[in-house]
Amino acid sequence: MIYVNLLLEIKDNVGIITINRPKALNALNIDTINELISALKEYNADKNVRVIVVTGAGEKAFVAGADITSFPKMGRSGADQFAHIGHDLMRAIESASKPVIAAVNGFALGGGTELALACDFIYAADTAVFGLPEVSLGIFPGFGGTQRLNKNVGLGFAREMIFTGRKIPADEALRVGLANKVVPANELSNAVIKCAQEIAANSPVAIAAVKDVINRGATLPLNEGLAIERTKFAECFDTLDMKEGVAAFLERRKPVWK
Ligand code: CO8
Repeated sequence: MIYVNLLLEIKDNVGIITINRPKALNALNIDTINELISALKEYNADKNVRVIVVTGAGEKAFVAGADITSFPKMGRSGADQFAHIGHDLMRAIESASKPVIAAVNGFALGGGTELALACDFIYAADTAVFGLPEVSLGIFPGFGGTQRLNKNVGLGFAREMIFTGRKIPADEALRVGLANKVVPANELSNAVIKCAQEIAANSPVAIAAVKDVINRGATLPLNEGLAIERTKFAECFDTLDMKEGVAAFLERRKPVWK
């Protein structure tokens, strides 16, 4: 695919996807969403990529939401289709076998916060601003925010954020558990790459398995989640990565993942 709205770069086993529509503060139109789905599939299939990072171009915005300029002509069935494709994108992130980190470098509003929430976790610049302001437009979060936000911040805070549409600065996002880490804006890229490389040093097979277990278990009763954990855990013992990881430990050397 030719990417018009994204910049793609692979750096030391980390696939970086930069949403590049700075004039619209990286707002998500349908083309950009389709490109994101395609880029995620590409990186997910690429053996050189062990971790995927999603970020926004420029210093001002991660993603300022869905592209509002497309709303006036959308109508009910268009909105349904747009929400559908947004959900496809978020599911592509969650079902990727590699961890996806959101590097939130500025405004992450509406669909921007929802995109970040679909990622495995969020690192943010101290200049980042989160929020779900959709109710000020007469709509509400339609890219999964109504379902995913409460998993990070609890139902009470999620309701308050969605009902008020209030913007949340980075330090508050950190305090409420929306972001894992906040760093000065000029250190965000290094901090994310450092974390991605910590992950990339571990068994890709184990990481893929545990991401799947965590995501599937998140919506299941504890006993069912534990059953999935037990099955997948036992499966690890049939993998070359397990044999290599344990052998490397016993031989006091670094593992070489095949
Ligand atoms: N869509 C399209 N263009 C945008 C968007 C957006 N979401 N956000 C900003 N822009 C554009 C502006 O129109 C402006 O363009 P231009 O220079 O051509 O006039 C440019 O980006 C710069 O923006 P501002 O001049 O507004 O910059 P400010 O620094 O004054 O303000 C803000 C920055 C606070 C980020 C402000 O732009 C803003 O409030 N943007 C909208 C934020 C928002 O409401 N986001 C939620 C959108 S709705 C959504 O995401 C729903 C998701 C679910 C969809 C479900 C399917 C239907």
